[in-house]
Amino acid sequence: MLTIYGVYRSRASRVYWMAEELGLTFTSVPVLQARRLDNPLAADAPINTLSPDFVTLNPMGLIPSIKDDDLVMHESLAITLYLARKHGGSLAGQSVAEDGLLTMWTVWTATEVEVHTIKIVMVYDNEQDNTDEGKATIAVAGRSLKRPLAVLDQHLANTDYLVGNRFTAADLNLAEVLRYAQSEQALFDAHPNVAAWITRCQSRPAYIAMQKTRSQEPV
Ligand SMILES: N[C@@H](CCC(=O)N[C@@H](CS)C(=O)NCC(=O)O)C(=O)O
Repeated sequence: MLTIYGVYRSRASRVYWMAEELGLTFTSVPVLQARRLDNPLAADAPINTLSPDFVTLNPMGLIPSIKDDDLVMHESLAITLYLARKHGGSLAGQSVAEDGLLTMWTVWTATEVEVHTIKIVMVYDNEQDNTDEGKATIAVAGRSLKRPLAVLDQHLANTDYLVGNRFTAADLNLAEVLRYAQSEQALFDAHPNVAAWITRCQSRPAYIAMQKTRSQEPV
């Protein structure tokens, strides 16, 4: 029995997308980000990342988390790798070497890409995109993404996907993290292989299904 804690408008989207890819039956507990509430600890507050019951599950107070039978896991990118590994199929590595490459691309996603793309999406979330400060943050993040995007573009020159020339958990993880920068069209215009690859990833029925549910959630 799989339970996913989190809302679609959060990093939990990665886990919901993976669950769709794998056709998993799951229960969703809509834990909201505490920062979106005026008084997250009020008695009538919806369950959120500061709710005592949730903090007992994840002492970091961050979504997503999952409970899969007796296993509790946090960290969205690790959860998607775990679910792909558990339920097999082409989304997981097919050898120790492929497992290594899926891990490599996922760690690269977290350390070299998300640190910059998250800054871009937060500017828009905080409605600062028309302020000087917001524009400066986006410009710095865009410059920091140039090298990772150039490396990725080069990698994708001869293959449609990151590993094994097929869509895997590594593509899902990177695509959901790079989505945060899709407001910056110029970054993708300058890297056409990356642009074509993310379009491929986002054309998948499971991504479209996840986005449909996400768009129905309150902003
Ligand atoms: N590295 C973690 C980061 C999790 C994280 O930062 N989640 C955010 C939502 S996207 C959160 O729970 N924030 C709590 C809050 O804003 O109150 C992961 O990838 O799962």
